Amino acid sequence: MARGGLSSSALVFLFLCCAGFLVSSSFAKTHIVGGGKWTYQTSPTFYDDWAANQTFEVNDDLLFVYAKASHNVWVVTVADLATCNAENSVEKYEDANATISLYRSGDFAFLCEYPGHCTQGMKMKLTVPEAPAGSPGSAPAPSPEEESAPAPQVAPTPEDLQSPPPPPDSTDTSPPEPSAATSLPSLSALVVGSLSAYLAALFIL
Ligand SMILES: [Cu+2]
Repeated sequence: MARGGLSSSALVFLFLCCAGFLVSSSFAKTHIVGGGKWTYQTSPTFYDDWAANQTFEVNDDLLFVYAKASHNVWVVTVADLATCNAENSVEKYEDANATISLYRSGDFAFLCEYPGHCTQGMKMKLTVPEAPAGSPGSAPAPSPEEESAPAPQVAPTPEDLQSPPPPPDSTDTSPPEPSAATSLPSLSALVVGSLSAYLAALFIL
């Protein structure tokens, strides 16, 4: 009995199964806004530029990383964003590290409502493309930037250092866990894929 041959073909089968699972599984991604912190930027299009390099899909999440009471995120219209007008916002995120779902296709616009912050670059607009009709799993290949989005590691800007530290009694110290959030689905898919591949291999062999 060619035991070695069998086990290597089983390995190939297992690998293909896992790969298939990973490719076909369409998990919502979490995009860390700006690749790091939601804070002042010298370029007024800093966050727009970041967004333009992302591949957004409906139901992806945006993670705004900032200290509570230092910044916030208000959802506005694209028109209001142009003038940093927050008055019409009906969706306001004040707690630190806001996670906002891109629950639909189309345009989204966000700004920090603290006085002067929007004009100092804390604004972003982006467009979520429509999902192809009838093919929820046909996700476009992820861009390198997106996949390799590391944990926030943006060097603190001078403004960061100047801004008052969050109150020491703040209980909102939950750190962002983008890596866990994004890797967990893949891990579970891997486990499921491996298990089913193993069972299938047992059947075939
Ligand atoms: Cu701000």
